[in-house]
Amino acid sequence: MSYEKATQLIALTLWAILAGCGSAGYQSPPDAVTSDLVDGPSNLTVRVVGLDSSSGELALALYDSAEAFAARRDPVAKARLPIEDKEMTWRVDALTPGRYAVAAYHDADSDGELDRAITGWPTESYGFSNDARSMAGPPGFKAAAFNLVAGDNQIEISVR
Ligand SMILES: [Ca+2]
Repeated sequence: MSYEKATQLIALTLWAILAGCGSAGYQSPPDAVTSDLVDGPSNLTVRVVGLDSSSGELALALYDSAEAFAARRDPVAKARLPIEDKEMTWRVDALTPGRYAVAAYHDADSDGELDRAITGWPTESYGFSNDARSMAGPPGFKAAAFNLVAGDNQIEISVR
């Protein structure tokens, strides 16, 4: 037997041993489904309930930090959906797992703003994730934040 042949034989034998010892030491890589669940991405479905008319638009924004949420700036995703029903669904795909908060309001007159009374209190209905609400202005990120895990997530927001 040539040196080359012998080396090949040894290599083949090693592979055979490794293959036969799958459970002892050698770990097979996780299959696609498992690794998706571990590493993300996350998909979020937001169900908005409590819309009291079919006029105007539903404005939604998704935030990933307290700063952005407080300033209502730089949302990770946002949407304006023509209102078709008393319940609406918004889906955002391919997000990084983590803490997020959603703000939503019913822009009944479609002027792109949450209308307010002279007191500053909103006159259009609104809501946040976790159903967070505060009598002293909008709730903070902590109150509205939820965990987005890898895979599919669904939350519900009640606007009023
Ligand atoms: Ca408005």
